[in-house]
Amino acid sequence: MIIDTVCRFCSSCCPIEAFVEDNRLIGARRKSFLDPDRRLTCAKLAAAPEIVYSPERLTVPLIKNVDGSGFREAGWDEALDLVADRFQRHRRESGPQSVAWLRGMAADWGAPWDYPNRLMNAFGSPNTIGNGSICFVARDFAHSYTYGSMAYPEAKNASCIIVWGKNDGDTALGAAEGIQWAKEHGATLIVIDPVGTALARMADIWLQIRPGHDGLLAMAMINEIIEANLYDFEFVDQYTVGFDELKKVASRYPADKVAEDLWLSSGQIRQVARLYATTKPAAIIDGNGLDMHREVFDTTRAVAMLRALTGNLDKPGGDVLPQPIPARNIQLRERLDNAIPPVTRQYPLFNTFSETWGNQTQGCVVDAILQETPYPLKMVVVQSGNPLVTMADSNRTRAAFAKLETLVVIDMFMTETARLADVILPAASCFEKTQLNRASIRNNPIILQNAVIPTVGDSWPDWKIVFELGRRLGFTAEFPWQTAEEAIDYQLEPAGVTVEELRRNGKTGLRIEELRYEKYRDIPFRTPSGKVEFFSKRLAEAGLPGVPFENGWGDDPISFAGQSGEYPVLGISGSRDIRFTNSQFRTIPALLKEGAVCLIDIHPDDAVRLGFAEGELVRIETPKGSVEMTVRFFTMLRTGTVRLAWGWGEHDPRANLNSLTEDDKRSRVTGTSTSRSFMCRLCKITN
Ligand SMILES: Nc1nc2c(c(=O)[nH]1)N[C@H]1C(S)=C(S)[C@@H](COP(=O)(O)OP(=O)(O)OC[C@H]3O[C@@H](n4cnc5c(=O)[nH]c(N)nc54)[C@H](O)[C@@H]3O)O[C@H]1N2
Ligand SMILES: Nc1nc2c(c(=O)[nH]1)N[C@H]1C(S)=C(S)[C@@H](COP(=O)(O)OP(=O)(O)OC[C@H]3O[C@@H](n4cnc5c(=O)[nH]c(N)nc54)[C@H](O)[C@@H]3O)O[C@H]1N2
Ligand code: SF4
Ligand SMILES: [Mo]
Repeated sequence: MIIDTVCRFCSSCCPIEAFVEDNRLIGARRKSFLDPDRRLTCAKLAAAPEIVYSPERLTVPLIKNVDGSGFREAGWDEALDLVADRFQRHRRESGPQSVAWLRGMAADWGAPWDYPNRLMNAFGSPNTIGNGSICFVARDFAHSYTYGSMAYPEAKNASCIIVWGKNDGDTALGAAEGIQWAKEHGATLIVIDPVGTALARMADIWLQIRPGHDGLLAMAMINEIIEANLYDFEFVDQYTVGFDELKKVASRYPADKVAEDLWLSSGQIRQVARLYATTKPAAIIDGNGLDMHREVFDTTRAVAMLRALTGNLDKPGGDVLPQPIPARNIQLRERLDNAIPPVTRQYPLFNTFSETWGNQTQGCVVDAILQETPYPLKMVVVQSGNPLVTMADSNRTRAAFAKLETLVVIDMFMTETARLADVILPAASCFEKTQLNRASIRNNPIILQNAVIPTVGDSWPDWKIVFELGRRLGFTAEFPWQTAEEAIDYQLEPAGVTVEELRRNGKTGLRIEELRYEKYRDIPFRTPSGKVEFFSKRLAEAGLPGVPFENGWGDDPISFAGQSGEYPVLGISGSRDIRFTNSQFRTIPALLKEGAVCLIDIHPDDAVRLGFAEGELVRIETPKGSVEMTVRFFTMLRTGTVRLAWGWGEHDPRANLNSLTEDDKRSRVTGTSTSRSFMCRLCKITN
């Protein structure tokens, strides 16, 4: 049997066909506009049966032994009663705000993000917190403050594509297929990346930019486009505010002045700016290479402005604005007592820019536990995340989680974080549960993530865990639903769509509104002025730059830049291997076959200078800690920079990249840590 669903093994949310026999998953295939033999294949999806039926799966609830010596198996009733009891106890002793719910990226940010928000808001705690300050939510905030919502590039139909800090060939296969298609049909491809990725190598122009400095490049491109009169006069005149202010600020960042800081030539900057402004339509694919930096907000705001300046916004083959479906907001935020601030209180604009994202600065959880400000957190529920490996400054994160009175983890596998838990609740995989996918809540068409097999062991879908816990906390009216379908039908009622209809339209998804471009011609942008905001009055009123970088560029945004004498090498967190997602899947033998070591990519010239051989295990140190990784020679890197493979900390704690990163200096606007790039030193390991 073939069943349509969505893969959630990574955030790409590929629509797929699942092959099921006798209620068992036997394989799966990505859907795509390309013929099956031309589609990119995903190693994780190919290993889906091995992942789903892995002997490492958690299949029963686990409760920590009283003496802390490990876990014992428990039934769901006992485990959930214990969790509910802890919720009540901490509320009694320290107030509802002493309990937080921390979400990773895995279980999706669509409806499943709404459920814990609903639970926590009903309970009275404002602390439902995602990890979006280092993923793409800070970028979403920048898009939203510029033109009302996050645009998505329609690269397949573009004549010019800028891939800016994104590596779709390894991280988002549907997008990579679109780029490849456009290139085959004559599009010009520009890649801005400090690393020579496969995409960079196939590009017409590769700007090997200095890490963390993309904001300067965007401002220089804006300046060049304005100076050369290559912007879209009609669009700028009719649909934007603040052009004069932008022009003035950008004029302080001419290509000649910033080129050296960017490790580029002014000619390269001019060429890319002109090519982008004069080749229509053009799309910019911005990615996580821009996200995990302190300047993420102004950087991605400046990039967003390039789209509007050149009139590529909401055009076919440009960057299209979504058509969100009218779903019910079920989060119950109105139940919260506004007198109790969330622990993310220093980031009020980020907390509220969207109706549903809520709090996304996860570092504040660690602060509140360790510093007990604005009040102590006593209990955290971690759902679909592995913060001990994935949050900046792992040693500090570990100290915080160890200090908690109660830690509950909801996960499919045992993790570094789960090992510290008091209670572990086993979650069902994406193939075992029906839910609304993030991409489809934010946009048409709606594609259902469908349960295609029964749950494995006694694992439960996340929705069921949250609903049952809610009922145990007394919220029977808030969680009346016995099935995922009932809850989704309720949420989609304003759209007039049911799960049954979604299933009937499984092949293509259900479009409830025709795809439309240039919507701004009759619907104002969702900004206070109703226009694209090159200057933002709300930011200026909040004491932040109204135009990106209007107060100058500031300090070097790379972590430990001030200590570069002792730490002379620039480390870049990256490569994301197609076989894995963040810290996940490194217990799956089929995925480890092609190598189970964490690699550091070093330019051979640097390796010779440092006396490293290929395959040698070396130590990498920063003021925060050290890791050990195996040397691979890689010429597509500037000397003096190295690239460290991401996500191996679960496989081997000695390879935990976030032992090197810091969370001391954050973005003022989004609280984003610099998890991406840092100064470090490399040492021989001598026994
Ligand atoms: N296989 C796999 N797929 C994944 C994931 C995974 O871990 N593995 N994770 C998922 C998640 S959570 C996310 S957020 C996405 C992320 O996916 P992407 O957005 O593609 O992000 P990355 O691959 O982390 O980085 C993209 C590129 O940015 C470059 N880069 C690094 N620093 C800079 C910089 O300062 N400036 C510029 N211009 N570029 C820079 C890197 O060299 C890299 O080539 O992928 C998702 N998909
Ligand atoms: N230095 C550095 N730090 C980074 C990054 C980096 O590139 N470099 N990337 C950052 C980014 S973009 C992100 S998004 C974060 C990711 O941070 P996390 O979300 O913490 O990372 P994952 O390793 O994906 O953890 C997901 C966990 O959820 C579990 N899981 C999978 N599916 C389900 C499910 O359906 N239900 C439940 N309950 N659990 C499930 C998995 O087993 C896994 O343990 O890391 C960030 N940290
Ligand atoms: S890229 Fe692979 S793992 Fe990610 S959603 Fe698509 S098929 Fe699944
Ligand atoms: Mo992410």
